[in-house]
Amino acid sequence: MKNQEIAQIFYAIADILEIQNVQWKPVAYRKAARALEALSEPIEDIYTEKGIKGLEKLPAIGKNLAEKIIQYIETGKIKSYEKLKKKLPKGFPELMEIQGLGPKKVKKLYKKLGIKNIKDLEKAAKKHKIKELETFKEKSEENILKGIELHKEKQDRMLLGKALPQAREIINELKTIKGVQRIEYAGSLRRMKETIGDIDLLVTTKNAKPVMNYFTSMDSVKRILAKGETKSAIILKTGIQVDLRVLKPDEFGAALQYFTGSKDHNIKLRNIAIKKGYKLSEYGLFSKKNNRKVAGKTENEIYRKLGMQYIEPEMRENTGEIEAAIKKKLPKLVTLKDIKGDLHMHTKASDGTTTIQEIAKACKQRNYEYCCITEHTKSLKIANGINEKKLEKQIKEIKKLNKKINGIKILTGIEVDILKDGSLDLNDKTLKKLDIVIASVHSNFKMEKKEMTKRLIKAMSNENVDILGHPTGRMIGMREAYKFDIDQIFQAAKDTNTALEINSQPKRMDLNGYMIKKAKEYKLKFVISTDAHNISRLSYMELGIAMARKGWCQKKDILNTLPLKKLMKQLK
Ligand code: DGT
Ligand code: CA
Ligand code: CA
Ligand code: ZN
Repeated sequence: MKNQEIAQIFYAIADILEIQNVQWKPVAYRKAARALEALSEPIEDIYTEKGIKGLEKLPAIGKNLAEKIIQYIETGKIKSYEKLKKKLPKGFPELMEIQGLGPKKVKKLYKKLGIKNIKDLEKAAKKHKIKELETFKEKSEENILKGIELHKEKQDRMLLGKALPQAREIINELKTIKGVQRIEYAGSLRRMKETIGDIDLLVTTKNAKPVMNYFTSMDSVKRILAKGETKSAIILKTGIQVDLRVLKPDEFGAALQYFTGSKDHNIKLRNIAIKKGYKLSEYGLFSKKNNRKVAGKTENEIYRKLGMQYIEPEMRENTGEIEAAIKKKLPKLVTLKDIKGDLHMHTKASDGTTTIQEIAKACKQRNYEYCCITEHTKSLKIANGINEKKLEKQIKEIKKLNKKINGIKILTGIEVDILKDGSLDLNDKTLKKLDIVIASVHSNFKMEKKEMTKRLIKAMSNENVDILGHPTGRMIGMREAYKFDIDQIFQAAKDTNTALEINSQPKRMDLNGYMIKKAKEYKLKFVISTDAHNISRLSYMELGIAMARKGWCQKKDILNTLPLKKLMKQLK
């Protein structure tokens, strides 16, 4: 699927055009990029089946962009992009990935200080040359250095939400090769970590050669790092590395266990094996006495032989799961099937791209019992936030729709902004009319810890607030969590009966597994939501589920596993 590759190019074109002061076009390219990212069908299939007309029918894509897409599908390149790239220093795209540095600022830094790449930028910030430029604020240098730090951490790692579909697609392709028996992804991807260093694939087959040939010559391959009989490695055009290993069927379980990791989990497991008179490796579990293999075909039999319960991959981070498995006390984790509804989504009324009816129908197709429409509110101008009047209108519209649509209940709701002082962006009279109120922070992120703690507690204390939205506010690789006293916030959530959101947006994953596990100590309840702005993003639910599983959540911990009546009773 070339959707992501083309989206990345469109974003890059938009940035370059913006540097060149071109009007309008950057907006159009970004819109198209977002539409491509949201598309679930491979763009090249649409082109093969329906030609250029099919492409032009897609949202945000006109004739001009359709032609560029065709160029890419047919030649692997877009000519105008190749030309544009040459006009700018090579380090520019990377510079623009630093939080707070858009095309305009990058241009200014280049013109005034000759900054061409991240290295130059770091030097200039450390020498305090940047604060001398106008339009850069007092704290700019500090923020730039922090941004560089975050960027370094993220570098070479990809968001789970981006890596997962790519892994699945390669698996689907490889499955069609004759002789391939089992194929599975392992590593951090199988553990569903928020970011992925590389994708690890495992295959069993009688004939490795055609598999390796196919794998290294796929359309999506940018570079081959290694090609062998048992292991190959490539880099995809999207930038991520993929390792592929070919195994014998009777060692598949052992290899899957080993390459799923984590490393810390494996080390502890191996030590337990030694104490029990075994040797554990990627080839199997062996008796030390006579070197005979006692397990290896499945993961399950390995864990069993070591005297423990099977441990779900998401839990394998060496945070107590092995001890719990020995005591046979592992929780039964929540699954995607348990989810009965999605409680956070935006429509055209604020910054989403679908209508209420469309997104409700899509929720029904996912077999949900209910869904809740939650727009942004007025102070969030960039997201076209709505005021009391518009919301009251929407409430009426939803009431009407509920009479028309069967098989799903649309709840009325809002994602109300938490203002600087902890008060809410809409009045209580209107909030009271809603089924569900999510309160979220979208501004003034850089407050002192004490102040932010007070702000969040005040918001949760409002009797209308049911859920604290994306509680830490972090954006992976871009923005750190805001500072607050975690214990005080969790205690306040308990005291005010406020549920915490597990936001499934790939960039957010907020709360993450670690925080969820901590919040559970306070016996808090959670809501897993997609925060979808279009229909295809309703599928992010699986990412939120992954975070909940990493946080050891059971069905009973998650409110949107409840049938509607019980859900409404549990909320404030
Ligand atoms: P990543 O790729 O950085 O997101 O993280 P992983 O966990 O996928 O790490 P990766 O790809 O380097 O290796 C895959 C798995 O292989 C890892 O989770 C555990 C296993 N593994 C790798 N190196 C070692 C090692 O030195 N000792 C042990 N016990 N296991 C290892
Ligand atoms: Ca990996
Ligand atoms: Ca690897
Ligand atoms: Zn939000």
